[in-house]
This record gives sequence, C-alpha cells and structure tokens, in this order.
Amino acid sequence: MGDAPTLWTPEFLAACPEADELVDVHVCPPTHAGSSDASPPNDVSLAATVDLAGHRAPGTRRNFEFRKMPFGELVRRISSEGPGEASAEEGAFAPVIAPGEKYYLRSVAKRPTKTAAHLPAEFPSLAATLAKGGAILPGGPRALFDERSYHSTVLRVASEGTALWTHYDTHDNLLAQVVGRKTVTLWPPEAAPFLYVQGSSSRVDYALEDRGGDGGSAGEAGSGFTFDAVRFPAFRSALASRRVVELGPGEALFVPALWFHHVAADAREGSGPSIAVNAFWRPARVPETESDPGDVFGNKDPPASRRAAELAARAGSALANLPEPHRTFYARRAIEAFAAQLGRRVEAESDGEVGGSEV
Ligand SMILES: O=C(O)CCC(=O)C(=O)O
Repeated sequence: MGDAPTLWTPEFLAACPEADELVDVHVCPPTHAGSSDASPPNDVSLAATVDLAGHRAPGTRRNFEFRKMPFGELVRRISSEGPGEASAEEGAFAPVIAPGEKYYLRSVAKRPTKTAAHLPAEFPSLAATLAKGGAILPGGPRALFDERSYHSTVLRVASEGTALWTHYDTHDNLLAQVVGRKTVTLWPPEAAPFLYVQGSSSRVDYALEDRGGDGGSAGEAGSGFTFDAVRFPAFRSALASRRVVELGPGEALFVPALWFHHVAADAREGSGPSIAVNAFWRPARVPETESDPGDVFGNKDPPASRRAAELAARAGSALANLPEPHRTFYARRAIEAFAAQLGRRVEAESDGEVGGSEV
C-alpha cells in the first residue's frame, strides 16, 4: 500500500492537488439508534446503513441526499468531531441535512455513466502514494489480477459509524483499508437462500450491536449483532457461514465475486473516518463476453444469468395453464432436467408432500 497509510492524514488529504475537485457525497441524516418510533416496513431511513443507490430495496426511498462538494471540504467535514455539529465554530461547515449527519463517498469517473472509476485518473496524487505497494493498482508488480481483467479502482471515504447494506458484487475485489478501522462481515454465495436477496442486496437489517441495532424492531441480540428475526427467520441458517474480519490501516481483504458483504466503519466515539481503496476485476474463469461493457459499478449480473432468468420465466408461463397436481409434477420434472444438465440433483422433500407451493 506504499506510504498511503501514514501519509493520508486529514491535513494531507485536504491540501492534495485534487482538494478542489467536486465529488458527489452521500449525506445521511443522523441515525436514531434506540428510537422507540415504529418504522413502517421497508423504511430504512432511520437505519445506520447507507443504502448506496444500487443496493436499496425496490420501492423504498433513499436514506441519503447526494451533495456535490469539493473533496477537501468532505475531508474537513468527516475529520471534525461530530460532523455538522460544529457549525457555529469559525470556518466550520453548516450541516447539509442536520447536525450529526454522516458522509459517504464512493468515487466515480469524471463521466460516471460511461466509464468506471479509475483512481489514477480521478485522484492521481493519491494513486501515486499507493503505487509503491504494487498490489492495488493495475499493472503493479504484486497486483492480484491480470490487467486485461481490471475493472475499476474506487476511493471510499466514510464517516465513523456508517455501514453499507449487505450486497454482492459480480467482480473480485481487493478492499484495502488505508485510514481507520472497519468490520467486514462476509457470507459465501451458498448462503444466498437465507439472505432474502433482492437484486444484488440482502434485505436483512443486519447491524453490529454497538451501532444501534436495527431501529427498534425485534432483534436477535447477544452475538455482536442484531437482525429482525420476525421478518427474516431463515437468516438464522446463514449465521454459521458468516466470517467477520476487522480491517485496520495497511490491511487488505480479498472479497471474491458473489460473496455477500456488510461493511461497517468503526462506530466508537472518536474513532474518526474510514478511508479505503478497492480494486475490482473480472474473476479469472468468467469469459470477457460475460461482462457487460456498460457495467460501470461492477455489479451487473452477467448476460448468461439474465438469459437464464428470462427462460425460467418462460418455463413458468408454459406450465401456467395446467391444473394441479399436473403443474407441480411437470415443473419438478423440468427442474430435475435443468439440475441434471448442471451436474446437480434435486433433493426429494423430506415430508413427501407434493403441494403446488413446494417447487
Ligand atoms: O469499504 C467500504 O466502504 C465498502 C466496500 C464495499 O462494499 C465493496 O468493496 O464492495
């Protein structure tokens, strides 16, 4: 990681050549940890989690506002004690939403809808300090990936106490922590059936306990985290496969494609901001034709998976006119043929029921 972990002080970052460049920052209202107000279902606006654009549940509103500000201003906001609270002090910034608000930057390219983020292009001076380590940037002597598979390098700047919704990415990822500490919780792809996945995100309100839980819904406490056990009972089955990793400055974690991850910046008072860089690249055995050229965030499912989903929908409608038990009987047969083609077998239901809802 080169000299970055020692060099990237707030003063260094606020005075870097890119300090005047405008960046799009997610600004989240103060969290209402421990609030007794009942939140309507699907309302995540009170959670301590930043629901970055692509990871929100369909039909829910954002729990942040986008605000353009110079990079140097972001650094000064997240580095001051209690961001936004010091607005009365000379030189401090007025809150965007309210005192106690949180900030999160996921850097993007200058033409964000056209190309993926590339740290050496958007933050050349910061990239130069990382380059010596040679593991994170493309072409580095110790890079984990072939340059032809490279997708993007992203700067992540987070206020203390912010967390990202549990999600997967379709690309392999080296998450390099430069400043501050964070906890990454990982689940393997096989845990997907227990994670209530919609799009690329789990809908489970998973929260580390010292971060204020899940806004007052029925949680399962005592193991360092809470989740809503009433809405998400099957999540319990995912717990054994969970891996929890603490990352500190100068440490990096390989997050394989399709592994779900929940990322939480240190929430302890005074722990300060978390700053990380991650490199995404196409996994080695995924052919280039399975990458969507318009996938600037590295999280679009491959074309093959979209075709498979369309064919599955057509298979479903092909059986729609059959009555039960014919529909279930032939659906099961189709599933068995599909599984056999992939070298898998469909397990028989242990209770032996053949009702229409079981397939
Ligand atoms: O470190 C972070 O802030 C988020 C990392 C993340 O979600 C990712 O690398 O996909």
